[in-house]
Amino acid sequence: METPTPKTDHSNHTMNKQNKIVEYELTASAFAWRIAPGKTINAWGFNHQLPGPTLKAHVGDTLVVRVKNDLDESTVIHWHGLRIPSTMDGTGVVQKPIAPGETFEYRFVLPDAGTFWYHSHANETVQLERGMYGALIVEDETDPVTDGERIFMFDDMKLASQNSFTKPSWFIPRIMERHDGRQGDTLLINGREKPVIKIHAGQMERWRFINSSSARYVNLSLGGKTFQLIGTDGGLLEHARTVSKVLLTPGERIDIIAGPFNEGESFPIESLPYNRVTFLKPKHEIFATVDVRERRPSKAYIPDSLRKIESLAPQHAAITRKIKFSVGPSLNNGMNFLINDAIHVDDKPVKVGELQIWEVRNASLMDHPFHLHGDFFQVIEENGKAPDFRAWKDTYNLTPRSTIKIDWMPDNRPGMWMYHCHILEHHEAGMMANFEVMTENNFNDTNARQQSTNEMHQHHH
Ligand SMILES: [Cu+2]
Repeated sequence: METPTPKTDHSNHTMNKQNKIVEYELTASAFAWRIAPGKTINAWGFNHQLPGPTLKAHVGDTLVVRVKNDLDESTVIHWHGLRIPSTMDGTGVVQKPIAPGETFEYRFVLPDAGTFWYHSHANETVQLERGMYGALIVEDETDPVTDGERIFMFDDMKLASQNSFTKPSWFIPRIMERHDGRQGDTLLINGREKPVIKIHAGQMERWRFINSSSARYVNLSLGGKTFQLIGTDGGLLEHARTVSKVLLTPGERIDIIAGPFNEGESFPIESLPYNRVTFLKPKHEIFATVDVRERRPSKAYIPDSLRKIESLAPQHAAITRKIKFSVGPSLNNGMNFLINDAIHVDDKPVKVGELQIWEVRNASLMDHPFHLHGDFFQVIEENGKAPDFRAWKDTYNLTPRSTIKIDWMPDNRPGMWMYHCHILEHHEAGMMANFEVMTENNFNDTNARQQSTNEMHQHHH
């Protein structure tokens, strides 16, 4: 993946820690993209690259991204995982979509270090599927020292003959795609089919994984080798955890330390079978091969303590909101994907500074990755049990018939936000809700208005 140099850099290079303005130009367009020798697709994406350019900045910097739309349809860019003002969140509720030929400037301060990504939030089931995404890396001085860093964006595409994208035209395939999410057999890592990755023996690298597919779950394994999990959606964990596999649902990110490996070794970056309970058969899939070359000395240093993650809520704190994910019948589409028994929901507002404790229940018989915009949460309970370790998350898998309890604190960024299932076809089919973060004054005014409306209704009945 190419990383272009930022266009302008207003930094004072003699002062390392001074915050900079980092600017990028992204142009969305259709272009031919070669995913493998002799295999070219008609992609949609940014700057004729798939994934789009990796945007890189330092925590505290101001990121300015001018997005020009050279597509034939409108688009809008969501900054997945960033705690930025609501007006910059890049959804249809906070922004007029960027029409063909128009340019929009996104501008915001980067408050957190970590592995994030940007992607289309308009006609997502088509635009994201075709490649409208890229990585956004925010660095910090406190990051562990490694021998190198790589970004791996997982994707899959459902291609017909001549490698074209098609929409299912028959009723049954259409229902299936709505039910399962669009999952294809063309597996991509950084826009390529089955690339070979070269790493030196003896070295420890930071690998950042992003699942940018529409619906595919990646049950990540490195040929069964152990690796150290050091970060999740919202940045570093408190301590590295030695694991041999991690489930990465659409939208989720993890950071790991890979290596040291031995010279001559070869192993796959693969997904072990995972049953997310759809019509699709769980399969073992290989995304890439890693070849270990000659040994090089290591300068890596992974401290015992990566950072501190404070818990937000006291134990057994009372639930402030209950959210139900479920599936129900639909006359026109076979089935609807529901939040609290409705589609495309307007949920109640939350107040700035008021701790949120949400119970999110999956009443359906399939998995759904729950995604909250604009803030990180901590999972404090899953099916009544506290998790093994604290982590900041913005996307979390809900297994069938499971209940999680999450907490998060709305800070002073009032405006419209949303939560939804990150299987794009489920989101489109209604499994989403908008809600407002309100300042205390607005919140009280709205509640007073609501109360008087309720009283009026009571008088009428
Ligand atoms: Cu879903």
